[in-house]
Formats: sequence, structure tokens, C-alpha cells
Amino acid sequence: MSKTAFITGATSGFGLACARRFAADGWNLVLTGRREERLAAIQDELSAQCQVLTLTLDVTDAEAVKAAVDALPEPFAQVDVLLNNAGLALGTEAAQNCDLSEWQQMIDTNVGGLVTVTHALLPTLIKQGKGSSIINLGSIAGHWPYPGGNVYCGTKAFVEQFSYGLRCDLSGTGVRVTNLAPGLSESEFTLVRTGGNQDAYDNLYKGADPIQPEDVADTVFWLASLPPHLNVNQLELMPVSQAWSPFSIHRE
Ligand code: NDP
Ligand code: 8X3
Repeated sequence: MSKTAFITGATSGFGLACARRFAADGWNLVLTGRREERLAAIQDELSAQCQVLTLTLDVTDAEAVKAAVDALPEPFAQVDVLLNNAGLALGTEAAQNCDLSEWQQMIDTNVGGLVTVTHALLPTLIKQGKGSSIINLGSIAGHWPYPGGNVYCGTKAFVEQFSYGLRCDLSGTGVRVTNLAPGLSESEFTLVRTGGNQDAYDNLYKGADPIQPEDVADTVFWLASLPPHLNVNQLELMPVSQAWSPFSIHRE
């Protein structure tokens, strides 16, 4: 019987690439996102390869998430892999210049949405037991601060620590938990972050040979396909072009 993956934020970037990767292996897919027309196009594209259920869902709407999870029909109800991918960064300004509503939206989505979907699916994943997985999209931003990262970095640090906490609490259930932390990756993420600034997008990725969504999808698929006795707690990925800089020192 085919396994089932529940992917949040499947309308672009990593989530869409993961949907395509799991579809190629015949998994049943529950694909979620806010953009209904994109979900419809993805369903058309992938339904020749696997069974696809699309849910137009905002992960910040806790009631809608719970209702959607509780109403999952067969064969989608037995979720083996939860990919908590939906997320966003808004803005690159110093904290003192940021808009509070953008901070709140990042926290509501990257933290609130992720815990809401996890909470709704934990009973199912525990029932599935050995071999099931929660794969959370953290980021290098949760490990390494940078100017203008402020709240986004904080949300991804939460994702890492929450992943470890889940590992502790799920001990004995067979459910695996991974914090996957990519670095510079080319996707609509940067257009969302900069309010659609194509120049910012082009300049960020120019000459950097960044991670592509398909690289992340191959990694996610590998994590989900590991032998059931193995758990990757944490996996940080960077393009070869990316490395650390020295601490900045402000001098009077
Ligand atoms: P994209 O912008 O391409 O994709 C983000 C996805 O999240 C979209 O499908 C979007 O769907 C969905 N989403 C955003 N807000 C909500 C919401 N409230 N409810 C439901 N879905 C939502 O970005 P990426 O693929 O690059 O990012 C995916 C994840 O990876 C994010 O968590 C991001 O923080 C993380 N990440 C990204 C990196 C990068 O450099 N690109 C590096 C490291 C981590 P829709 O708009 O249709 O709702
Ligand atoms: C996205 C990677 O470095 O732009 O999570 O914050 S970074």
C-alpha cells in the first residue's frame, strides 16, 4: 500500500518540489497552501502519478487546520510523513525599523502554523508508529544570526528546539523528527520577503549557485525513506558558495 505525505506550503519552492519527488515514487499526497488555483494546477500535474488531495488551507487558522485533518478521507487519513514546510520571511530591515504586523505574521505562520499542524496530526503519526516522520523546515537562520534576520531567525530557532522537544516526547512511539536547515536557496521566498523585488532576487542569487528546491526535495525524500530505526535529528545544508564571515565590530 502507498504511503501518505502531508505537505504544507506545496504551492511553490520546496513544498512543490517535494510534492513532485514523492509523486514520482507513488506516494499519496495531501498538498496544502492558500493559493487555490496553484493547488488545482498541481493536482492536474501530479494525479497521473499518484493520488492527490489538495486542501486550500491557511496554517494560521487553527480551527480550519483541525477540521481539515479530522476530515481526511481514505486513503489520505493514514499520514506517514508530515512535512512542515509552510513559512515565510518578511523584510530585511533592522529590528528598529520593522513593521510589527510583519513580525506577527512570521511568528503566526512559522511558529503558530507549524505547531498547529503538528498538534493536529500527532495522534495519526503516533498511530502509524515506526517509520513515520515529522520533517520540519528550519533554516540556517535558526543557527546563525544576521542583520535584518531578527524575528525570522527567532522563528527558525524555535523550529529547531521544538523539533528536539518532540523527539524527547515521542520517544518510544517510533515517530521520527528532523530539523532540516537549508541555507541560501532559490525560490519565491526572496520575492515574498522583499515584496516582489526582482532586482533583490537576482542580486541575491547571482553567481552563487544556490540550493535549488529539487535539492531539498531529494534530501526530504531521503530522510523519509531511511530505515525506520534511524533518526536524523538535525541536517544543515548550504551551497558550497556560502560560508561564515567574521564577527562585525562596531568601533567608536
Ligand atoms: P516559497 O515562498 O517558495 O514557499 C512558501 C510556501 O509556504 C508556499 O507554498 C506558501 O503557499 C506557503 N505558505 C506561506 N504562508 C502560509 C500560510 N499562512 N498558510 C499556508 N501556507 C503558507 O518558499 P520556500 O519554498 O523557499 O520556503 C519553504 C520553507 O523553507 C519556509 O518555511 C522557509 O522559511 C524555509 N526555508 C527557506 C529557505 C530559502 O532560502 N528559500 C532556506 C531555509 C529555509 P501559499 O502562498 O499558497 O499559502
Ligand atoms: C532562509 C535562509 O539565510 O535567507 O531561511 O535566512 S536565510
